[in-house]
Amino acid sequence: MSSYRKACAVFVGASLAFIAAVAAAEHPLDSLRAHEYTRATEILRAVGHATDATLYVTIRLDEPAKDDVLAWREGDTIDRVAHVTLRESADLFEARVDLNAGEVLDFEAIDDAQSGILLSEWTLAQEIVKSDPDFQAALAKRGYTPFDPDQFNCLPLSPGYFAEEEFEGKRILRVQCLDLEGTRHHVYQRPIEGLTAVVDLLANEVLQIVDEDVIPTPGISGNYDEESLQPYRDPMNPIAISLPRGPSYTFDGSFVEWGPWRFHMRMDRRRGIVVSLATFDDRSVLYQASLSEMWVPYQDPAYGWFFKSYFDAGEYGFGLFGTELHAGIDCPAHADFYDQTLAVDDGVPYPTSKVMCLFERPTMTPVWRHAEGADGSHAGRAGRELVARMISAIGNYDYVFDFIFKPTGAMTVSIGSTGIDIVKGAKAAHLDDDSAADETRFGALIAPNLVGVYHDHFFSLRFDLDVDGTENHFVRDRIVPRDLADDHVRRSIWAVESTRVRTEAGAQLDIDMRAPEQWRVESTNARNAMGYPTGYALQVSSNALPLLSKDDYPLRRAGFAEHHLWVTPYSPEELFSAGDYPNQSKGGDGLPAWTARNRSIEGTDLVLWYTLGFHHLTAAEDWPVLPTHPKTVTLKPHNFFDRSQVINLAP
Ligand SMILES: [Cu+2]
Repeated sequence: MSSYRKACAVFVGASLAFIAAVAAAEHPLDSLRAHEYTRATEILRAVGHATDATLYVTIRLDEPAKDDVLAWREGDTIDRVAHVTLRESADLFEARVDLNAGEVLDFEAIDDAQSGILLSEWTLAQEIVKSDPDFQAALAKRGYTPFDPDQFNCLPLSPGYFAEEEFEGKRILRVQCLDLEGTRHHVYQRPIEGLTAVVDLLANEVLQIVDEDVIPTPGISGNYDEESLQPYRDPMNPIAISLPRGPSYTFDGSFVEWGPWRFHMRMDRRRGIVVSLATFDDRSVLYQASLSEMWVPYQDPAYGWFFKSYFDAGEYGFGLFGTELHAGIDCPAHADFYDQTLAVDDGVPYPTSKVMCLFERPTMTPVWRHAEGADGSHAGRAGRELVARMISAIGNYDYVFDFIFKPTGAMTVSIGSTGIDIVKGAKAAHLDDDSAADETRFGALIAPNLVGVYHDHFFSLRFDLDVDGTENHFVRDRIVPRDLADDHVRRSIWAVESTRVRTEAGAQLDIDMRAPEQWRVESTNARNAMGYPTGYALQVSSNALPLLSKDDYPLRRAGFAEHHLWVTPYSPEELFSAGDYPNQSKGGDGLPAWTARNRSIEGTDLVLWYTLGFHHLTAAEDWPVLPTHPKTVTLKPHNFFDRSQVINLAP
C-alpha cells in the first residue's frame, strides 16, 4: 500500500481550503462535491463495506431518474446518490450510496471484470518492473550498468485480452520503459525497444519478460522546447481579441447560458465534460452528450506492439487526465477557467485546477450574408460561437475536446488529437539502411531510428437527444438516384426517401458516399410552421471504420467501432459503449450486447451513438510533436424551427 499512498499524496497535494469552500450542489446533475466524496467513503466504512485497504476505482454522481430530473424545479429537494466502484484486492464491487440518508442502497460484487487502471498502479507497475533482477539483467544486456532506476520511465500499458492462458484471471499490465537520459519533457523519444514485462498487479511480481531483440536506444531528437532542434522563425505580430463589455455567457456552476442556448455542464472522471439538459429558447434539444469511450488500436504484430489497443476512457479515465488549461495557448486569453473536484484511489477528493474553459470566439466567417447585384445592397452578420473545452493528456496523446454551440441551433463536438506519437525504436536511420524495409512494414520512419507505428483513433460519442421532449423517432433520409422518363431531356435526378426505423438492428449504419443519407431524430408530436415534425440531424464529416477481422480480439472488445451510428432506446445504465469494464475485457460488451435484443426505437426516448475515427498514417511531420488534428460531428436543426435562426441576430 505504501506506493499507492505515495501516488495519491502527489495528486491530492494541498488545497483543504479549496475543499471547504466548495458549495453544496444546486442541481440534481451537479458533480459530486468534495465533502460528498468523503461522505460516500465514510458511509461505506460505517457499514463495513470499506476498509483502509479499499481502492476506489470511481466515485461519481449516480444521476437521479431522468423523469425526476426533468420534473425538478428550483427549491425542490436534491437527491444525492454516489455510484461507487471499489476494490478489495482482486474483488470488485459496485455500490450506490445515498448521501442524504447516509445509507448504502445497493452493494454487489462484480464478477469476471477488471477495473480500469488506478493511479496507484502506475506507480506500482514501475516499482515492480524496476526492482525485478531479470528485468535489470535485460537492461544490462543493453549497456545499462550500473542500473539506475531514475534513468527510466516505465509505462503501465493496458494489456488487452488475447486468451493467453497463463494470464487468465490475473490483473496484469504490460510494461515497457523509456530511457530519460538527455530528454527534456518529451519522455517518449528514447524507447527501450523489444523489451516488455508482464506484471501481476495483485501478486506484485513480474510474470514474464519478453526480450525480442536488442535495438540500440535512439538518441535525442524530440526535445521540443530546445531551439537548437529547430530554430524559431521570426515572431509574427500579435493578434488580440477583446471583449470590452465582457462575455455574453454566464455560468453559475451548474448552467451555462448563452443567447438562446442553456445547458448544464460538469466534469466526469471517465467521460470528461458532460453536457446535460441543453435547450434552445427553452425547447429541449438533448438530455445529455459526452464521450462514451475511445479506442486506439496499433497495427504491428511484434510482441511489443500487438497488444496495444487502448480504451482511454474506460481503462484510464478521460476526465481524470484532464489537464490544467493555459490561457493564450490551450484556450484564448479571454476565456474563463473552471476547477473541478474528482476523487482518486483512496477516495480522497482530488481538486483539479482550470480543467474546463469557456469562451466565445468570432468564427471570422459570416454566419450569413448576401450581396445583391440587382440593387447593390449588402447584408449579413459576423459569426460567433461558444466553446466549452477540456484537454485530456493520456500518456503521450493529448485530446482537445470541445462542445461548440452556434447561434444557428447547431452544436458541434470537435476532438483534436495532438501531443506526441508513441514511437518504436529502429536500427535504421534512413530508408537506404539495410534494416529499413523490414522495420517500416508497419509504420513509417518519422525520425532517424524512430518508427511511428500505424494506428487508428476511434471516439464513441453518446447523444441522448430529446427533440422537443423525450418521444422521438429515428429517420433515415436516403438520397436516391431517380431515372427520368425516356422523353425527358434530363436522364436522372436525385430524390429523398425518408423511412422511420423501427428497431435497433435497422439503425446500425455506416457512412457510404455511394448511398448517401441523413440520419435524423424527429419529435413524434411537435410540428414546425409548415407541418414537418421538428427534428435534429447528424451532420457527419470524414470518418473511418476498423479494418480488423471480426475474430480479432481488439475489435471484438471495441464492437462500437463496427458502425458509425447506433441508436438505442434510452436506458440509464447504458453509458459506456465498450461496456462498464473494458480493461482485459473479452469482447461483446456494450453496444453489441445491448442491441442484440433489437428493441423498439419508435416513438420513444432515443440515444444516438456516433463513432468518429481516423487512420493515422504516421509521417515526419508528426515528430517531435503532433499538430492538432480535429475530427468533428455536428447536430443541426432540421425543421426544428420555422425559419433560419440567424436573421434575428442583432446587427
Ligand atoms: Cu495517432
